[in-house]
Amino acid sequence: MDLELTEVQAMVQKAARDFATRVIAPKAADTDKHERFPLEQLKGLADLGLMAVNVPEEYGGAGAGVISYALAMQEVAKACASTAVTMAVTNMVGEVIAAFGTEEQRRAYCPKLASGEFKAGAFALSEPGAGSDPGAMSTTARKEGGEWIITGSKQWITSGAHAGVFVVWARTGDRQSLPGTRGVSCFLVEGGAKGLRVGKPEDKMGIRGSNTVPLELDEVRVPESALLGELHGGFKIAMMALDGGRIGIASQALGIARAALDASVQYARDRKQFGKAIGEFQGIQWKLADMRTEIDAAHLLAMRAASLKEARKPFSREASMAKLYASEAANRICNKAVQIFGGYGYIREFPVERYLRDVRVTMIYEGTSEVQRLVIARSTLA
Ligand code: COS
Repeated sequence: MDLELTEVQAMVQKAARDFATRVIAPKAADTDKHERFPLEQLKGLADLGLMAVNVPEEYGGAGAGVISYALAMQEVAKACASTAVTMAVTNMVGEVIAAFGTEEQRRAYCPKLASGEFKAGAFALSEPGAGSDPGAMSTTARKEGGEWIITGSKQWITSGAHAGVFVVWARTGDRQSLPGTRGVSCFLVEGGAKGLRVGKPEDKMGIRGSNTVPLELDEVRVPESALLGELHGGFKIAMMALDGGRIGIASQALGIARAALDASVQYARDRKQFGKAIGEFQGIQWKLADMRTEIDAAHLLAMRAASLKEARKPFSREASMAKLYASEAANRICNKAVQIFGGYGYIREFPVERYLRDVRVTMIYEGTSEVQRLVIARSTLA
């Protein structure tokens, strides 16, 4: 793995950093406080090509690769985790359509996701009774004439109230002959489709500027051509998409952790107790040293997973390792940041309490830490 960035990667990183610092970061506290969906920020990201970083140029994407995507995600998350998760899911949707879609599907959706014509894309896999175990889903799709009719409930759908297109998983086989993960297919459903009802946004602990909603699909009719990939082949598409998504969430966690470290370093220099800057005390220095070391370790894991994916080599275990370590390290780091700030870390005047609330979910979504350990252990014992 080459640790030097290519010209394109450095350029994407710089563009993301400049935009995140100039436009996204100043709005982040407000985005959180007022649970404001970051429309303007997302449009700006689309204009820079950052809503479809790893989607080929012929379908409107930046075609800049997985490492570029991971670097951009870190920069955006450092500024605002809510904006970052919306960007992450939209990138994932664009990639999954580019990878598994027909030519017609790619041309219909990827350019709209990339350009911001669609404010976002959404990934509708989880259900109230099927989170870590998506094979237990009960949403069904039955064929009638030339159409699929989809019925069921989905849960925790990021950007569900704003998405132009949803990737929806549904059971297409009967449970007897095609049990569990085998009888699941994947469909593209357009925002505003008849019978698609978006529920009340969740009142979340963190990433409050992102939109998380339940969905009801009440006999939603889509044409035959809305099937993504092969009939009954949807579970593998979900798993492959999530493998890539986990690199995105590792990068999001890393971005939040970097923000927490920067704020802590600044505070350690400025804050005086017992007649000197608190950064002169070993108790603070060791925290900062551990924070920096864990960030570098997580970064290297994320970059390895990204470079394997970019080289089209197997990367599932490495993505899980990166997501597991980065999310857990970032939680430790944000917790330390609050400790360094003391009482000031616990109030909204300073950003570190937001970092701690925002980072918590990185150990939960796109596969809990427990699921990542399961994936890593299975591949280790195989
Ligand atoms: N890439 C490609 N195929 C994969 C795969 C991957 N990463 N992981 C599993 N598969 C395939 C398997 O090879 C298997 O194929 P066959 O039926 O041909 O043998 C099939 O998918 C089923 O796999 P498996 O038996 O491992 O499925 P499980 O039900 O045991 O599930 C876990 C495995 C728990 C790892 C999976 O359900 C998972 O990732 N859960 C978490 C889901 C998640 O992240 N949800 C968050 C949603 S987004 S917020």
